[in-house]
Amino acid sequence: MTRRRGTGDVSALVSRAREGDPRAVARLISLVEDESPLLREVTAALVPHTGHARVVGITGSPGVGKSTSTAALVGELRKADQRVGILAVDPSSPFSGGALLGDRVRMQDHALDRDVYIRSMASRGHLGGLAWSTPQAIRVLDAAGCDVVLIETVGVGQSEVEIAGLADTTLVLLAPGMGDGIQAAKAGILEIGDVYVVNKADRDGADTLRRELRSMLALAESHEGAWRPPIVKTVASRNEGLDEVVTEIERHHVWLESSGELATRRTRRARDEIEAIAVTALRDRWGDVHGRSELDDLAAAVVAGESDPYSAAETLLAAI
Ligand SMILES: Nc1nc2c(ncn2[C@@H]2O[C@H](COP(=O)(O)OP(=O)(O)OP(=O)(O)O)[C@@H](O)[C@H]2O)c(=O)[nH]1
Ligand SMILES: [Mg+2]
Repeated sequence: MTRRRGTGDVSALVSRAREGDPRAVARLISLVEDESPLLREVTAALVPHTGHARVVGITGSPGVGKSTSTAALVGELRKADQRVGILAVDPSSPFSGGALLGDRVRMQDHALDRDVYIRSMASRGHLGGLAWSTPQAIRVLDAAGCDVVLIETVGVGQSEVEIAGLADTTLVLLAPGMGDGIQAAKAGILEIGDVYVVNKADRDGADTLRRELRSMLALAESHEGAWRPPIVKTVASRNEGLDEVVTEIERHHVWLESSGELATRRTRRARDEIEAIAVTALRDRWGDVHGRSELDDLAAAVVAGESDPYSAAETLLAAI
């Protein structure tokens, strides 16, 4: 009975979200974020309506201008009449909201636009991080008809690579005077960018940084037909250069489609997701086994020399 009612609620919610009802979108993302028991149903209802949105990740050191650039990018995309979803993800916080207040204020220009969805998410659920909840939230926005979903990370973290794993196109932001030349190489950022943005180009050192970056990128292995990441200079705080960023995102998307890389990336993403779900399920079952006396019995048998740990582990695995 309960289950049937749940199903009705979920499909009604998904229909409303697809019609662009912002409250339905918000509700669905909350279900995802809270790891609701309906999560599975929600995901199943969404999947047939996904695949349209271009997912763009935005990464870079704290203070480099990610939020400012995101807001400016939304402006550019709206000029082209694109429907935009923004996920601001805080990988370090179990709470959504608070830390992102400043960013919300910055997004005020777009707050009343029905074709812009803004959502901040915490990602330290017990299921473990970005890898779990963000793909579901992307699905919600995709099914709601977003043409572009921007994912921005907040603050510090090792989330850069994770974000790159979720996005079709990854923007890596750098800025002069932040020691980014060296930092970039350290963080492995040179491997993940599809488009590099030298922001704060109004400051000294932007051209030097761009040159450094260009020569470092030139060292990367490349082959015929490979994508060569462009470097765009911007002054996000003055909305300068973001049109070119949008052009490069577009160009990258065309390349993704023509090269087959889009399908490759999306398949890899689905594989990672399936694996994460399966591993989580295994861990849950493992927890059940762990609590049972079977493990104690096996341990006692090993201590008594009646079994060896490999055989015992096999017995245990067979039980889950
Ligand atoms: N001079 C200059 N300042 C900028 C530019 N873009 C952003 N800023 C400023 O840099 C500061 C940090 O910008 P944010 O957009 O908050 O940077 P962020 O990367 O989102 O920072 P975190 O979320 O803390 O990681 C703000 O004071 C911005 O106004 C720019 O192009 N030039
Ligand atoms: Mg920010």
